[in-house]
Amino acid sequence: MRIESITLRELEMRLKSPFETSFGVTQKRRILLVEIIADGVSGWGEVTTTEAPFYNYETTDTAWHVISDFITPRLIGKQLRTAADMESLVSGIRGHQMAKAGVENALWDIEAQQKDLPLSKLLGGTLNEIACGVSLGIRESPKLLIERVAEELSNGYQRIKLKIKPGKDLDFVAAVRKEFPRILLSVDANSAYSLADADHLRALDEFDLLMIEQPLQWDDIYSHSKLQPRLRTALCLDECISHSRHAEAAIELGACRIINVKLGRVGGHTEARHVYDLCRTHTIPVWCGGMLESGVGRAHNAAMSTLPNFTLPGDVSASKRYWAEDIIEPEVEVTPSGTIRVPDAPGIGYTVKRDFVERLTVNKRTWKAEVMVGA
Ligand code: OSB
Ligand code: MG
Repeated sequence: MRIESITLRELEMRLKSPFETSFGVTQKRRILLVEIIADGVSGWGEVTTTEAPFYNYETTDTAWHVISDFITPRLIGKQLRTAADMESLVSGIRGHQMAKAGVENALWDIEAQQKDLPLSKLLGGTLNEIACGVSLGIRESPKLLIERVAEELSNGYQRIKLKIKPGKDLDFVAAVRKEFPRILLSVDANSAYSLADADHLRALDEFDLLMIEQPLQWDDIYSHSKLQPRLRTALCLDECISHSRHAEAAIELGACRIINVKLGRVGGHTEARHVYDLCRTHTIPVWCGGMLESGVGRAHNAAMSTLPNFTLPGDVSASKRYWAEDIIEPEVEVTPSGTIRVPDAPGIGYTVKRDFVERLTVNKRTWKAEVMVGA
C-alpha cells in the first residue's frame, strides 16, 4: 500500500454524562481521528489520548504534535507491504503509543479492505460475538451507584467495573456486592493508591472481585509485584503495560494475574497482538479496555476482542452509553445478553458518517504525497 494522504482532525464531542475516575471528571472529549488514503482506499483510526496527562503522559495535544511533526513525515508517500510494517518506520520515536496507534490502526482498516476481510478476521479473530461489560464512574453515594449498576445489568451487561479512589472505595463496593451477590464485579483505581495502602486494599478481598485494576502507580510494575502476593484477589494491569516487554516483566514478576489490552496504550494492533500472544503463552486472561472512544475506536476494539483469549468481558459497550449520536453507522449496539455482534463487512465494518464528522471537527490538517511520475 502506498500512503497517499493522511488527514488528522480533532473533533469536539460531549459525553452524555460526566465520567469520574480517580484522576478527574471528563465530559467534553477532544477526539483525534486519523484518515489515511492508500491506493485509493480510505482507512480510519482513533487516537485514544485523554485531554490531560492524568491517565498516562499523552494528551490530545501531544498526540497532535507527535503525529504532525514526527509520524506523518516518516510515512507520507511510503510504500508498505502490510500495516505491521509501520512499526519499523516509527520505532525511533520513543513512547507516544497512542499517537502511533491512531495512525497504525487506520492502516489495518485499509489492509483489511484491500484483502476484502473484516478487520476481526485479518487480526485472527474467531468469535462473531464478544462479551461486554461496563465501566461505571465514581458516584456521590453507594445508593446512586447501585441504581446505575441495576440499570446496566438490566441492559444485559455481563460484568460491572466500579471506579474507585481513596474515600470512595470500600463502602461503595460493599454496598454493590450486598445488593448483587453473584454478579461479575471488578474495581479500577487508576493508580490512586500506593504500596503503603496494602492492608486497606486487602479489605477488598472480602468482596469476591474478579480483579482489582491498576491500584498502584501508573509506571510501577515492581510495586504491583509486591502487592499481588498480599492479596487473594487478582490484580489486573492497565496503565503499566504499554509494550509486550512490560507484559513480560509483569508476568515474570507476578505483578498481575490478568492484563487489560488497550490498543492505544500499547501502540496499535501489531503490538496488541504481541501482548496478547505473550499472555496466551502464560495463560494470563486478557480483556479489551476502553478510553471513552468514538465509534471508530470502538470498532477497532470490537474487532480485536474477537481473538479467542479475550476470555473476560471487556469495557467495549454500546455507542449510546456515551454519545447522543455516534460518528459511525450503524452505531455499536449491545444485545440483551450483553454481547456485540462484530460486523462482517470488510475493514472496521462500520461506515464513518463524513458529514457529521465534518460538523464536529474543530481542527484539521492534511498531508499529501507527491504524485508519482507516470502514475
Ligand atoms: O482505566 O480503563 C480505564 C476511561 C478513561 C481512561 C481510563 C479508563 C477508562 C475507563 C472507561 O474505564 C472505559 C470505557 O467505557 O471506555
Ligand atoms: Mg483502567
